[in-house]
Amino acid sequence: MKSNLKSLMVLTGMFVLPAFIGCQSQNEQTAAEPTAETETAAEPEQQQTTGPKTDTVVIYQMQFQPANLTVNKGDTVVWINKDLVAHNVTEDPAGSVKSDTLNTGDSFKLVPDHSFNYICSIHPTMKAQLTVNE
Ligand SMILES: [Cu+2]
Repeated sequence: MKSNLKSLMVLTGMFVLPAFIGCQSQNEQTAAEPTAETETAAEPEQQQTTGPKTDTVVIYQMQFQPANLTVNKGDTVVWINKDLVAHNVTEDPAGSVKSDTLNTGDSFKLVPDHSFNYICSIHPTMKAQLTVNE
């Protein structure tokens, strides 16, 4: 009786397990396809967005990256300091744009209404340019 039960379990296992694996791999294939389609579909959607967007300037290794950024009017620009030392964003020659001191990890957000050149007034050799398309 005991051995019968054991062989039944083994038989069941042999039958169920391959069926389960077969079913699972089928599920994975079925699941993978829509995911890939969703990702592909999401990209053009983002590119087609015509509303205001957010551009990022990373401050790193004593540089504004990118040093030349062009945005559309209404867009938001965020400067993020990922450098080891403090920086700022200062319109040059002096104008309306002047951030607080940005320590590592700090950011400065602006919806620029005009094009301007800017520097880090702590390190005036750091120069960059922001162009706003009307
Ligand atoms: Cu600086």
